[in-house]
Amino acid sequence: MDLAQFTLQYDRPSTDVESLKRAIANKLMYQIGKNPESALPEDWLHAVAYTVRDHLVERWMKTTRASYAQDVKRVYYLSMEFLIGRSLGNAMLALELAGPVREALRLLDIDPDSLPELEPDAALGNGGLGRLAACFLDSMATLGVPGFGYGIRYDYGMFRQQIVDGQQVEVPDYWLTHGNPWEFPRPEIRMRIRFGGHLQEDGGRVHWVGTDDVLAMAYDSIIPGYGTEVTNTLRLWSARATEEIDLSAFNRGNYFGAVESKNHSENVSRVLYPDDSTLEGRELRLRQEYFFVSASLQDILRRYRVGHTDFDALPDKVSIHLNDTHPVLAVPELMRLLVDEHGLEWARAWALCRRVFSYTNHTLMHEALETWPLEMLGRVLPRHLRMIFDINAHFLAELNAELGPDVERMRRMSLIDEQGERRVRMAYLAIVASHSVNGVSALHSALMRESIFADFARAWPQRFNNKTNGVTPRRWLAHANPGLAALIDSRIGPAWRRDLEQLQGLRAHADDADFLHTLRAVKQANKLRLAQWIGQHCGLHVDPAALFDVHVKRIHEYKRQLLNVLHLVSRYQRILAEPNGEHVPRVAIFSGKAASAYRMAKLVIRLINDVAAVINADARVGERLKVVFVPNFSVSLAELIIPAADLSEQISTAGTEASGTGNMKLALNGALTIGTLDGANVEIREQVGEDNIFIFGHTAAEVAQIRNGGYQPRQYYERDARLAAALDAIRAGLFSPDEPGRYQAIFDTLVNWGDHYLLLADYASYLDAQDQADARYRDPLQWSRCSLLNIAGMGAFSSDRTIAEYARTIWHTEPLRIGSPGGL
Ligand code: HBZ
Repeated sequence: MDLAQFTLQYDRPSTDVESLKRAIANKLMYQIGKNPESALPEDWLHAVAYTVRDHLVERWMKTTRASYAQDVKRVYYLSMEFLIGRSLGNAMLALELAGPVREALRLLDIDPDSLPELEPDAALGNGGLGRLAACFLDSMATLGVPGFGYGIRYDYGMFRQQIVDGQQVEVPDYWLTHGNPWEFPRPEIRMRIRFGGHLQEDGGRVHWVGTDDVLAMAYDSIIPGYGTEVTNTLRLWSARATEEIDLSAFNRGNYFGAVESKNHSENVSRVLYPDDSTLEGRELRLRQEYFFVSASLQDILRRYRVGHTDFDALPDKVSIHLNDTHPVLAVPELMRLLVDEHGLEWARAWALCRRVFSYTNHTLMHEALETWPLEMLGRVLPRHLRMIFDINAHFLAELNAELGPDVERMRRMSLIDEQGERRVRMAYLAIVASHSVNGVSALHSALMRESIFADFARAWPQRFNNKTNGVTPRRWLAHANPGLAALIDSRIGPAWRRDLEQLQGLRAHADDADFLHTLRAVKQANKLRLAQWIGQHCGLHVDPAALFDVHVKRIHEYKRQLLNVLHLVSRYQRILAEPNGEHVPRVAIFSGKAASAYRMAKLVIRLINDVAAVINADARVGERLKVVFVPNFSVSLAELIIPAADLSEQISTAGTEASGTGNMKLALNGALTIGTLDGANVEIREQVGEDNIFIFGHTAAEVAQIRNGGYQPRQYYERDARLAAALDAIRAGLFSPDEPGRYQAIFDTLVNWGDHYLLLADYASYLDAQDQADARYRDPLQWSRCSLLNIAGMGAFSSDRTIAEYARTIWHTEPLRIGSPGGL
């Protein structure tokens, strides 16, 4: 194809203030169809978004052209979740347009600060896994890795959390109410997705017939790279009925019946599953998984075939990454497409598959490892179940040939769990089909090899590797914390945005009192901003001079928000017991959502709010302790809270948090970590030095020992008076006087029922670590010095480093060659 013939004459958008002002006015008029008198703030927001988006489009075309011209190997990142958050600020940052756009808005008499706040978050993810995918897209574009994100365009993202009477209430998040100016609908790109039906065989060929079909329609958004013209694409699929309406029903006069089936089939992309750790094994979820991988795989093969007539080069041109097991149906789907639709021999297709796929594991928790009942899989996807059986037979034969027969080992490693209701083990399918399996921190990758995948790691050690997570410094420092970014620029220049290791250069200022004072002033300003927000939105006054102690993440027993609550109750009791003591003022800030069916997590939210209500209302405490639960944690709230944090709570039971990424964002913004030796905390300690982090608690090995030896929590309760006092207060109803027994189950879990997460075993050392944090905070210069050394040590935790490692050792991709901005 001669791409040059498509060269068009068009007006390249200008970046000067006057042109931007005109462009925004034009968008408001011609695209939104409003005049300034009737325009709502949302209309102005959209006018600005379309204006800014225009500046990305040419880069996007140029990238696409270059990737076809260079016939590069592309990376397809398949993920059920992309927790993008807001797009405007990030796009303006990449384009260096924030200043001129602000100016243009001022000239239009629009408050440039209020507009970005109106943009709804694209909350198409639960937590760390989804946000990691978003950081990875940013880094792939920035590094020039030709990458595509593929996922689902959920109509409803993560639910909105309201706190009513201290309790979580879930409200649907219809984020598309005002339309989404960042997406390009592609009605011409529709893939047919088949469900159900049955198999027919003739002459060794399998035919999948009698299916119930849905269409997947593409919506694209542009992922800008920073400091490069490379942009990538996030393609999300939305379900459409194959027929607008059922004509036969319509003709029979049954109008409602006619639209019913349309609604039914379009349900598949309706809502994100708000569950971050257990899977209920619901059929709709299985359909969602297949829906998006089938659409993506069809699209990937279509693109591959633009320049290729056979499949020989597939592994040289296509790398498909599985973000956890959620997209693992891509494996039997690629096999089906190659064998059934393109006529490849089974063994040849399988050999190609194994060179194409790679897989990241994000959890060791048994309940989070996906399995699907054979019955359901066979009913919804009969062709895929057959393919999985074939893969299993091939795999087990291979295993026997390589390692000798061992029935017990075969039972353990089989893709089919034969115990009880027979089920397919999706993680095993991912491993068998992938040339690379990685964990997300050094500790997690080691534990993964030793525990859940031990048999596989023994059989195929070279397949397993670690890729410690990272976060994008563009969103999490440059955008979220402009004050700190400017201060860093003043000392080491601006290049850290693309090369975070340069933060090391800040170490030279560790003993520069002036610099440390300014660092502290920046933090104070961020704390003031958050304090004002809390005042306005939570009706609570908090003192910006107090230590801001931040615990923000999904609410889960393993993350141990309850341990923090025990500490706060003890702190409260100590303040009451020593009214004249020198207590370092603290504001404890919690934020996070609980899975809607997770009763214990919801009870923890209620306890936090109950404890907050009592402490905040107790005049004896005053400013020495405040507790706040910020409702509806989201990417945009994280951007507000994280820059204001002094202390970062990373207190999961060692061996349970695969990596954590909030820990990295908080340290990057100058918070000191109080944490266990879990996930990436281990590596954070190595980078910042043990004097600049508060580590406490049992190690993963010790946790395993305690559990094996039979954990006896009651001993801790009986021996530690502070602990007993805190637990007794909770049990007796001090924080729930209207219903004294409300927290009996929490007490029982921790003390009587052998709590799996060993809270009481870590309580004493946690309190010691908290005391150390207080002591350090008393010396502001010392604190700021530690804060600086945390920031300086975060170079290793850029997602650019992570993506560079994936690109070099897993995907084997070369960066796209394309000019830098301005070089158009
Ligand atoms: O993935 C998280 C890990 O808990 C965290 O330690 C890690 O840093 C992060 C990125 O690697 N895992 C999740 O966030 N998991 C989910 O959100 C999830 C969502 C749907 C599921 C299962 C898990 O069905």
